[in-house]
Amino acid sequence: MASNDAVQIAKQLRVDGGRLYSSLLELAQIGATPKGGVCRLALTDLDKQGRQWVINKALSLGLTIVTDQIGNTFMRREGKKPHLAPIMTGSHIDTQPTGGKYDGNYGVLAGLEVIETLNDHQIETEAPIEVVFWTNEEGSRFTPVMMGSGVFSGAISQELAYTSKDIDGKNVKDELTRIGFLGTQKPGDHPCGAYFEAHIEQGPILEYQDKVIGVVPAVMGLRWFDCTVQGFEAHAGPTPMEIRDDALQNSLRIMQKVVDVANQYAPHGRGTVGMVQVFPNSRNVIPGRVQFSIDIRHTDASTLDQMTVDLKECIKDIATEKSIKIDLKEVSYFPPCNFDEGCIQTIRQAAQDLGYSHMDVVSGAGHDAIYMKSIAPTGMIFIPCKDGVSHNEIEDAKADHLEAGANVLLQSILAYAKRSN
Ligand code: HGY
Ligand code: MN
Ligand code: MN
Repeated sequence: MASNDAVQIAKQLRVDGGRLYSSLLELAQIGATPKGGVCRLALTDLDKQGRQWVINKALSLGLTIVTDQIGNTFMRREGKKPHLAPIMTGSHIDTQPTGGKYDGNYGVLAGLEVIETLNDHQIETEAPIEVVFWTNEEGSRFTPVMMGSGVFSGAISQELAYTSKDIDGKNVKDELTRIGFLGTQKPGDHPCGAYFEAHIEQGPILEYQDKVIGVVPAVMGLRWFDCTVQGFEAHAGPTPMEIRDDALQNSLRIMQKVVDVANQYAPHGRGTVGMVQVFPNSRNVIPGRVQFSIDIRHTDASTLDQMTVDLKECIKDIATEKSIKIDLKEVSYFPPCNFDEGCIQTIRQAAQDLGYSHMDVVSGAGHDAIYMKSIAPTGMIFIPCKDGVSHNEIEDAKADHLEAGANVLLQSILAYAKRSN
């Protein structure tokens, strides 16, 4: 057990913000887009390159590496008491097609910066510390969203994940094998003493309130659907309007309902249609089939369920009125979740001790921490992002905010891993 002086010294520790910032910019080169963003879709060659870059950095810090059967990768700094469950931190390095430099990547590199700071000062901890990157958090190429952490926690079946296909028909298991990240460890067969995740807020609240740190008490619940509306292809010219079976026109009514239910349950309702495929997608053919995504969210579980009921009723009415086939397949779901009070208080205290302005912020975005919360005491640390913008190539964050979040992460991890020398 460390002396009181040693504990006080640990409290004075600070990360190297410049080093963290440079590492983020370096990783962002892998999949860099012309507008300054990152396109590194899950299980692509770019994801493989990003994974290898992070692992090489971890190896240079003396960490050991374990990858599980869904590609989650754990980078471990040994503790004085190796039998203790590791204190974990991390996030994801897969991005949206027009993603930014910080979504996910920040949580992984802030974790490695914490490790490097402990190494610099020869600080030993009682419990091991692990930094993890989870597979396919974004759910953009493969559903369900937060796949790796979902399989790790048992919320998503490994078989369902393995057979999930992208738009070209490639499946997760084959792609994991192809990039060399089909590991051996059984997902979840891996102890965790506590989990902290640092992330940009991806919304406008912290910046608007001029706060540096967001203490995250809870995350919105989410439901994703794939909706397929059948119609009948016909010529756009000779076919009179009144006899058309136009799959796109009927889809538009459902898409409008997605937005209407979000507004009906304001201010915490959310409704988005982000992906649309029109078949045959020809300007002079009446669409015969339309497939689109539905993303609805709310902070309250029963309200999220009511939004789902309202949406399904609307779909049923249109199918009856038009005598058409409409398929609705649920592809992701997690209820609103509250994080661990002990972790929340630790993060709040760390922000306070470090002199950072802070406030509670409920997360509208999903994170791997949602699934980790069912495994171990879990907390999240937010920092502002410019204009609250994310899932956009212009996503940006200030170097001193990135540093502040990493300092809060350092102190939060030390509070749980306990200094031993
Ligand atoms: O969709 C989400 O909330 C997360 O960015 N995957
Ligand atoms: Mn993220
Ligand atoms: Mn994201």
